[in-house]
Amino acid sequence: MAERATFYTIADARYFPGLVALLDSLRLNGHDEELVVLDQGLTPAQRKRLAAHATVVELPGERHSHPALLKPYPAEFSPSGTVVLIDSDMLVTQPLSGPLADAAEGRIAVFSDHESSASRWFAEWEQEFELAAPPRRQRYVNAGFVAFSQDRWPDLLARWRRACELVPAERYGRMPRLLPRRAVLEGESLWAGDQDALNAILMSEVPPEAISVRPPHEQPDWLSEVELVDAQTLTCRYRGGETTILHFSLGPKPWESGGWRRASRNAYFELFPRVVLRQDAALRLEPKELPVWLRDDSRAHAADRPSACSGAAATPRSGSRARAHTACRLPCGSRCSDYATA
Ligand SMILES: [Mn+2]
Repeated sequence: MAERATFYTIADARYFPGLVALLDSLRLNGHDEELVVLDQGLTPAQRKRLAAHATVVELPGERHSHPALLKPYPAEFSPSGTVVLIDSDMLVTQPLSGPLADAAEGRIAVFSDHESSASRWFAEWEQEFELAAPPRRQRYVNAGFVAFSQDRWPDLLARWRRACELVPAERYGRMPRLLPRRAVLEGESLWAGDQDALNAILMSEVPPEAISVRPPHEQPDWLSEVELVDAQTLTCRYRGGETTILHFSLGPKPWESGGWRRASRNAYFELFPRVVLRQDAALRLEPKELPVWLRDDSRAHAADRPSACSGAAATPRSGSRARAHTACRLPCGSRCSDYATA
């Protein structure tokens, strides 16, 4: 019999809509396992709404630590069974039976990172992450989803966390938002922080046969190429197979005030309102909680005319994200929230 799985994610007030979409998409796919949310600054109202659906935890004294150090946080909560780390910018579109079966067989289930960074690899990682052996060249994977058996890999989270701690804060995330191929493959070896740490470990201290890189159609590189087959069941297809997860990586996220810039007809945008607004959603959002381009009725309009909204977009303020909350009013009369991303 398969082990009990526990899902672990991270969110702050800004990520709440994405977190709700993740939660609802898990439940709609029959995943009633515990969802643990590391609270990085949710509001009291958001915590209250989550209470019946998720276990909200905090890391005392680490509120100000760098996000790069947080991904392996379940290490601090004595996990057991199957551990599933999952990003709150993900929509689950079919039951995760494949990755969970990998985990039950003792393998570490992951998805490839975007095809443009598939060969990211640095010899320097051996020293930088104090690896037990030089890193092999193998597929560079995404750290947004990792599933494994804690019994089989009892030290993985702690090892990953130790590797993350070796990333100097000033070298993490020091890359432009749009990444030229050269920069990804030859630039800063630590810009991807926790993800580089995970890959370095998987390339050296874990045997290759223990890693299950899921088929590329399960987590599409190009969301605009995804075909939404059935919004009711969340079924999507990509390059000949059914998708498992739609991952809206990088920023701004669709629910953020700058999200219209990336609003286009893609399956994540299509599914998002249909997941969080539906009557049988585990945790339902109100339409007014979504920016106009994510509402079912007006999304197409907003996506077609982004310039209509740009003039009114709030200017990000400096300072912490928590303090940078700004209400803005779009010309179409709807409200959205803006958080500085500086
Ligand atoms: Mn992500």
